[in-house]
Amino acid sequence: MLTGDFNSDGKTDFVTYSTELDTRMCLYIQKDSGSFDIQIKYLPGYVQALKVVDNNHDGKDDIVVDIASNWASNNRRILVYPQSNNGITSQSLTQELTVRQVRE
Ligand SMILES: [Ca+2]
Ligand SMILES: [Ca+2]
Repeated sequence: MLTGDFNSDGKTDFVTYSTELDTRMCLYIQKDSGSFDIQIKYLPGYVQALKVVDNNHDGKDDIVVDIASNWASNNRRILVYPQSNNGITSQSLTQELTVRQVRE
C-alpha cells in the first residue's frame, strides 16, 4: 500500500496493488467523513511495481506502474497515470514505453 493525494483535496488517499497475478490497482479516496470511495483501475498487464510520484512536476501526485504483459514476461511497460482535475483516471494514461529486460 502506498499513500498520496490523488485528488489534491489535502486528504491522504491510498493505493493498493498486488504483484500476485493481479491486473488491478485500487484507489481509496478519502472523503470528508473519513470513509473512502474505492476506485478499481484495470491495467493492461500484471503489476510488477507501483510508485506514487509527481512525474510531471505540477505539484500533484501521479501514479507510475511497471507492468508485464503476461506472467513472468520480460516484456515490461511503464504506464504513467497523471492526476487531472478529475483525479487519477484510467483515461489519463499518457506515456507507454516498451522496455526490454537486459540480462548480464
Ligand atoms: Ca485526497
Ligand atoms: Ca503530477
